[in-house]
Amino acid sequence: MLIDILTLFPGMFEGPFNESIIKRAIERGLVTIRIHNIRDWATDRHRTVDDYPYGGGAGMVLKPDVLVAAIEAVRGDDGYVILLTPQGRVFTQQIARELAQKPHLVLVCGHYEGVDERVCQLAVDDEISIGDYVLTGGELAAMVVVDATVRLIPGVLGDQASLQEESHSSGLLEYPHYTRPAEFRGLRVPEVLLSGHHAEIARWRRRESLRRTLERRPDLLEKAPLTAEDRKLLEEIRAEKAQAAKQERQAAAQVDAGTQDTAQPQDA
Ligand code: 6GU
Repeated sequence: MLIDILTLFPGMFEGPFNESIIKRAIERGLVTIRIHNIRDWATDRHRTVDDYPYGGGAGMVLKPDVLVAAIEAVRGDDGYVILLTPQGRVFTQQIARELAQKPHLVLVCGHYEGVDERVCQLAVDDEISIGDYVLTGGELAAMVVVDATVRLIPGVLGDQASLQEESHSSGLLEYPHYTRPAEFRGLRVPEVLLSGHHAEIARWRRRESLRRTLERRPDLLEKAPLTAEDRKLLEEIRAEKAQAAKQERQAAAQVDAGTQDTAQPQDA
């Protein structure tokens, strides 16, 4: 895969792609990442890239002539052009899977108040946001998209099984992980994981995945592909939680009753 990144701040990309898995993917020729400075396509002697917004208002707008020239110079005949912008569709694992299929991505990092709308009309195929919060520019978003996408290219991760099992591929959150020692600061690793019973371990993990997803991201359960066994496990978890909540209420009521018995009149 070829990835071209257009940015006003190429220095921001020096760190993230020179470490760990992405670095190795580059070294092994599975991906080529080229960083380009948008300013290189400015034509005046001040190398101007932005201008005041028509209609007034705060901030500056990236000039369409400079940005379209930059995009056209790198996109070739197969580049899929993505503008990183808070106005884009929200990035998900499904979108990462889509992008991992493409031979050539061109990531355009927006900045300042934004880019001239005609750039989107003329030269952009897709607009992506990484979530509902505001960044100073598209650079960090581009790094997130590259990281999530490149690790899905066949051969980038050593262990392809870990791809299958992890959060969001299954549509569920991951189960808890443990390594040695079996007891740490009084906390024991769940006994089933030490048992060597593979079927029981798999069942425990599935149950904990479902429990976590129910507790932390119930929204994901709506879309996750669940088996009949999963639904049964979920009902058990719900029943357990209802039972625990009931016991909690009873304990609280007892404490309450206790304080009432011994309470002294505050105002005579
Ligand atoms: Cl892609 N850009 C900016 N500036 N802010 C963002 C974003 C992108 N995604 C989330 N917030």
